[in-house]
Amino acid sequence: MKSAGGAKKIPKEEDKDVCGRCKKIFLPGGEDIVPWVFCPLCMEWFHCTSCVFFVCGPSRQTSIYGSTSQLTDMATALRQSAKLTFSGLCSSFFLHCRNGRVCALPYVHNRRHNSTSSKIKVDLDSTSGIAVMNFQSPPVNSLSLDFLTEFAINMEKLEMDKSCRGVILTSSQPKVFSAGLDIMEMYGKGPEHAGEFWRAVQEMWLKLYGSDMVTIAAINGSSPAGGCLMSISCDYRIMADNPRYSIGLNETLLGIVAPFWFKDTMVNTVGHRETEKALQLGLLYSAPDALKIGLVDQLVPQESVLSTATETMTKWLAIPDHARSITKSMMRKPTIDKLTSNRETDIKYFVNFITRESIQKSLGMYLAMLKNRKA
Ligand code: CO8
Repeated sequence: MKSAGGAKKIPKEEDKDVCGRCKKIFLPGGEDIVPWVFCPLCMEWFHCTSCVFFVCGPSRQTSIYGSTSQLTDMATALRQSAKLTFSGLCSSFFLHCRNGRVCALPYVHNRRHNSTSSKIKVDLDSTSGIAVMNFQSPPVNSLSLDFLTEFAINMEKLEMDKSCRGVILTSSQPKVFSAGLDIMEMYGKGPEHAGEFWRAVQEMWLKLYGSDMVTIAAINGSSPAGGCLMSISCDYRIMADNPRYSIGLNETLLGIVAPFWFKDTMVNTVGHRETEKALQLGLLYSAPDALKIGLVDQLVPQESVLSTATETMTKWLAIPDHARSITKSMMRKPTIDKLTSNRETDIKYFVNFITRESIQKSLGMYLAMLKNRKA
């Protein structure tokens, strides 16, 4: 099965194709092609020597392929390898992964088992098949463009890895799981940035809600707005039993509106009536109240959140993967399809909405309120 963000099939060697970036047409055996390289963010295959590292925009190169020196090494290796035969390249460059898919990023793949990027730390235990994604972006794990990009890449890598069957999301920040979307990415920014940011938000949700793997949110702190969306996009939610922590879609409190797919995910979790109240009033539920309405599945003491998540994951992993993931897809596909068939319209809507003067004013006031609360 394919995840919702669906990787495209690797093209055949004999196909001529168009570079995703420069639109140049390549013929088989041409000098300037490199082996097909999959970009986990665009979900596209590329093979243009000069463009392959820029498919996602220069600002994201480092997040995708690692350090600049790794990029340079990889560029050199790819260029040299372009002279080899395709079958040789297959064995040296492409690693067969979960679901019969192919991973063309060996550097990333090999580092995968214990990868520490700047904002998210991923630990995969290949024996149990459980990966823990630890959010470590101080102060509040807000979902910036960089954070979202890293998240999507990590999800894609784990999805492609045969040995990974379940992912636990948690936070290493005290008191906060995630403060939701980074407001600074939506405040005082131009339409181009807003569009790029929103595409990354969509991508995060598509990867998480549409994942074939078992996903569990170990919510060890507050989880407003986008943080709540991440939590309810998982298969199961375990929250720290602390009345000071809250969770909910509070967008209206910021003067903004939760998009239809935030709303749909909430409806699928707590039902129509509860969502209607929660979204209009921008309700943030305490942990006990969240349990009452089914927004979370279980409350445990703070220190047991991760261990309970791991135990729960083991139970979920006892179910045969294919049967469970087909069932999951059957439940979630209509909701996912609604966004995938309207992605561009949704981005346009967001850009128009967020750049309005009145909305910018509301966001500015909300930011000031956050700062003043501290003072
Ligand atoms: N984005 C950017 N900065 C943030 C955010 C955020 N979401 N949340 C907090 N910060 C900043 C604060 O301003 C503060 O900055 P500074 O240190 O410079 O003063 C710093 O992070 C620490 O914050 P706090 O002191 O408030 O930390 P606490 O531990 O006391 O509280 C909370 C943590 C509970 C998470 C609290 O910070 C909070 O409530 N934050 C706001 C959360 C929120 O309302 N998020 C909504 C984001 S919008 C969203 O996710 C969906 C938008 C959908 C858009 C659709 C449009 C069409």
